[in-house]
Amino acid sequence: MVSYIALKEAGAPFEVHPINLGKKEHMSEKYLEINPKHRVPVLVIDGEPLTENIAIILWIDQNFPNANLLPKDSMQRGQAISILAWCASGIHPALTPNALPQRYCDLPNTAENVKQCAQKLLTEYFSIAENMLRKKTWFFDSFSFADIYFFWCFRRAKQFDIDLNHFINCQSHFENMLTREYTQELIRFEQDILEKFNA
Ligand SMILES: N[C@@H](CCC(=O)N[C@@H](CS)C(=O)NCC(=O)O)C(=O)O
Repeated sequence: MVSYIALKEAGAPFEVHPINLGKKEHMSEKYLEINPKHRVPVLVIDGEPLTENIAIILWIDQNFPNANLLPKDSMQRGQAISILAWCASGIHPALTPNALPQRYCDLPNTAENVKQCAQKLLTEYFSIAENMLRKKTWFFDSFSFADIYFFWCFRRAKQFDIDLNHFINCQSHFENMLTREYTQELIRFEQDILEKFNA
């Protein structure tokens, strides 16, 4: 979803091949040849797979610079990549245990505790983001890739049983993202795909 919005916002032409994680399509031989780490997303460029959201985003930035989706000032650019890295290495790994607690501890009756530990981390991270987003529409002066990745993180957290109501700046950032054409397009696309997957 991060790559989808990023490619759309950059004006890059691309085709989507949805992978049904519920049916373990990411573990198929064919998919493992493309990404042995069995994760989505993968961007296949001229037949060559590129994995990891941040690598994909930096590739998009280099190839579609006029989209201005990373600040040009070197310090601001560094700060934007810092947010992307935090989404990928901090927030995202604290989301996954909510969906797959047994991946982190497979002892009996530990799932709830694994989720609680992850939720404690998420609460800390969203408090930090809450300060970053105070009185701001976007993380930086203009819309950037950082907004896209953070939006995905916050949206994913909303799908779990976590109390996020007091993160009002994160919530208004989320609503700002929902006003964007390609975010709305992504959500419609996701609904279509889920209907097909569940048919
Ligand atoms: N570090 C990777 C993380 C990607 C990731 O964790 N994707 C999840 C879906 S949100 C996935 O493919 N999960 C399948 C699995 O864990 O086996 C990135 O930034 O691209």
